[in-house]
Amino acid sequence: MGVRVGMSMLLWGPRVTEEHDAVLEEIAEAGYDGVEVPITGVPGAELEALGRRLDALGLARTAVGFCTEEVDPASPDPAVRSAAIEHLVELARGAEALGADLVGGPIHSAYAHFPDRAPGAEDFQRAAEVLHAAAERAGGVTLGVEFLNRFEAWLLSCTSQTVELLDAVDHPRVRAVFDTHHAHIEEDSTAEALARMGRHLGHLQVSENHRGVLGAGQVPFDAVFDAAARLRYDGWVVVESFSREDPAFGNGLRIWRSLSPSPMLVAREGLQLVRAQLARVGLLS
Ligand SMILES: [Mn+2]
Repeated sequence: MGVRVGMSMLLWGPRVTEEHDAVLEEIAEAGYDGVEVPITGVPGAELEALGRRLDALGLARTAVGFCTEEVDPASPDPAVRSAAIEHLVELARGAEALGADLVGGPIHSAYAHFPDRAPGAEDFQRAAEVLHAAAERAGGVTLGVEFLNRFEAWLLSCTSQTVELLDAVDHPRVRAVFDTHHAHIEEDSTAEALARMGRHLGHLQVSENHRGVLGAGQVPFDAVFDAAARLRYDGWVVVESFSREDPAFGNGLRIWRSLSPSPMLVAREGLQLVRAQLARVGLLS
């Protein structure tokens, strides 16, 4: 298939509606292969309708979702873990409705929920069992497990933990999502951490340390794309950035200042950087 380049719609807020149709059109015209769509809590019919609008624009798509305390795969409470399995299956159904074959994100544990202790072997085991059970019912949809930085995730905040979890899950449709923003905070080396994801790598999100314009910050994109090429990566490369376009969403993600004059500028400059990098390392299809 070859690498495809996507733009995360999270830059415009937590939900894609008809108000974003003009933005989607601009993204397609800019030359993106597809978009990444937040689907947590969005009804299937709405996702199907969005899928049809994306079809008309020639945009492929991936999905992004998350877990909360009520549906926490790492919870010690068996009832919560059962609910987590149902939630993950629902995310897979949502991805299917949208026409996506991957839903990624912090689906290993509750987003920004921090028990006052370090995670242990039993927490990883619980999350692994939930992810495996959900993947068995996820149809053709791949579940993408994304480690986040320590301020946003408790269970998983680096490549080593992600590899440990995915080894325990041991399911072909549970893969790793690697986001350069989180790795830049947590790892000794962002590129080496990407390389160590190895066969588990299923999805790549490129994002700056400050979440703004790619190439303007501290993420070492030359080394990152060299590592992706050595892995012969052939999945999606999704440009991820955040803004205060939706003020409540910006508050939740602690985006307190403008990172770019406009979201479309971030999208255009991101595509330019990613394409140049893919061409440089020979990954452009
Ligand atoms: Mn991400």
